[in-house]
Amino acid sequence: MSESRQIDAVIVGAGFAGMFMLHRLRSAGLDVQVIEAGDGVGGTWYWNRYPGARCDVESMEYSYQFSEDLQQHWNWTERYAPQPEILAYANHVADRFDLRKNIQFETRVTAAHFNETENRWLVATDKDITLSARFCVMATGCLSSTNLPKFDGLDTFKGEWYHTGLWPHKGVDFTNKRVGIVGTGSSAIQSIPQLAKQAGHLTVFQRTANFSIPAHNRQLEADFVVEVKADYPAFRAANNLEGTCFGSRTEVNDQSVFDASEAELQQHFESKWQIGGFGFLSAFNDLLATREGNEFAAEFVRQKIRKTVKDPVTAELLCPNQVIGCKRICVDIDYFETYNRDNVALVNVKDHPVERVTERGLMINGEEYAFDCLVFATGFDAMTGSLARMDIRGRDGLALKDKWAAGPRTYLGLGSAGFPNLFTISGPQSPSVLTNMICSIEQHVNWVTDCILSMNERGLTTIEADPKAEDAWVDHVNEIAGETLYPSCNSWYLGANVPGKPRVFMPYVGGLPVYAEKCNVVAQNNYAGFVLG
Ligand code: N01
Repeated sequence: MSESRQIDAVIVGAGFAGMFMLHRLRSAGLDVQVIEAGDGVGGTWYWNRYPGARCDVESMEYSYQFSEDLQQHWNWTERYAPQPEILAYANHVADRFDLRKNIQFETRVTAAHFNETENRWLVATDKDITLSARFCVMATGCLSSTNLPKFDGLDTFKGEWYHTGLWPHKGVDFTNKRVGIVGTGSSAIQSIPQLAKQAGHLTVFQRTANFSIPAHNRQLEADFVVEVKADYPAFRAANNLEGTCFGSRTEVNDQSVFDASEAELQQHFESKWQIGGFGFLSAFNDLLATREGNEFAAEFVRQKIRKTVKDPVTAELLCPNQVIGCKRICVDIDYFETYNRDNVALVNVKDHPVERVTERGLMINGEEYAFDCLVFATGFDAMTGSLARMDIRGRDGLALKDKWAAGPRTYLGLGSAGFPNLFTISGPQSPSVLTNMICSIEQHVNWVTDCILSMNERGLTTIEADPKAEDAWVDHVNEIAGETLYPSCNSWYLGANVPGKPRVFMPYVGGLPVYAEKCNVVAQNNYAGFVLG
């Protein structure tokens, strides 16, 4: 193995978090190296190339705001940007800010060990590259480790199979093929209408029906773009503070669902349905507070499904019975309509799960379903998966995955006690996936940069979460999640989609502005809750 190159900071991942982290630290004069497994930038948008992939946050909002020139220059074409356009944007950012020269592509970090004598992170990769860095920044993404259930016999399948999160870059031609897709989360709900248009026949295997709201996607109106660009910062500020504080435009009707008349219920739900997208749950201000209140919204969506899907048996199977919003709401283009096609069938695998994969297809309840292609839209080992797959060791050789065996433990989602100078961008127990991710990424990257620069100015060597502050933060995150309906169903927010993963609610539900203010106060108070050395 070659000798470790000495640098100031190593950043793992070249998605939106890693790219901006590189830009900020390098602009501040640090010697920085990014390590990226893929052969290009873009993270999520590099890997998730399945048909129909697009962002469920509106395009004018889902972009960096650190550069006015960048946000003025870039032109989105649709209300919800398709994956190729977002990847093109990521590449444009990499070129514009000359980021590639500090990114090592096609290289995977395998281990990061903290050397307590030198106060440095020793980072090993699957190539002949090792690094020694004062700071290690994990920009590994929240949804980047795919979850492929251990289906017996998969290796015997004679057809082709794909996971939506690791889609072949050359694309897949499903023309006239018999295709089976497992899963009905966001990835499946986006890809099913596209697969159905191409395939000879498509069979959807559904374990849990999901709530989905129409995207009403369209070309962006020129007037709207001009209006936003006339004062982009004001648009950003309003998105961050309005509504549910998720860094995204949502006008909340400030009324309890229990105070609404039958006519008002219909009116507000219908109006949000017509607008489309995530904002549906802002029809009233307490839809995630009680099951009774939530049920009004859930039943409204079920009625829409029953009206859309012509076959009543299929329609009923597609009606979800969990709380609406406890799993991330899906945003679709013609998802439910697709079940009216002659070449699409729905199979319920809740009571009779996939038993095994055969040479020809899937065996379920003693019946074999034969396919040319199988698509697994089975999601991700979210939020902690990518961190757990690396051998990360802090003080006394403690492995992060052992420390987190019963669930992640962090202070502010930014760092974990016993792991000095290790930062996690959009880490567990920060708002991350409950917000417009790019807003949360920018907030974390700016905080970490300011922290590192402040340490350098003061000649400090290490920063590390105080175990007491960490315990209090973990309690706080759990307590406020417990006041909502979020933990009430088996979602990836809870790790419940991965067999054996501890059931712990991982994102911070308090909203981005509240959270960012807490981070600012910590910084202003000499990084209170962190131990500086
Ligand atoms: O994954 P999921 P996803 N047998 O975990 C099923 C983001 N995203 O990739 O619900 C049968 O939501 C599983 O069933 P169940 C977005 O944040 C964003 O779709 O566990 N089925 C479920 O139906 C999203 O929330 C965009 O019962 C099995 C599905 O597989 C997140 O990524 C686009 C199974 C997995 O759904 C994850 O979405 C796409 C088994 N053994 C995704 N195991 C944007 O627009 C799992 N399933 C930005």
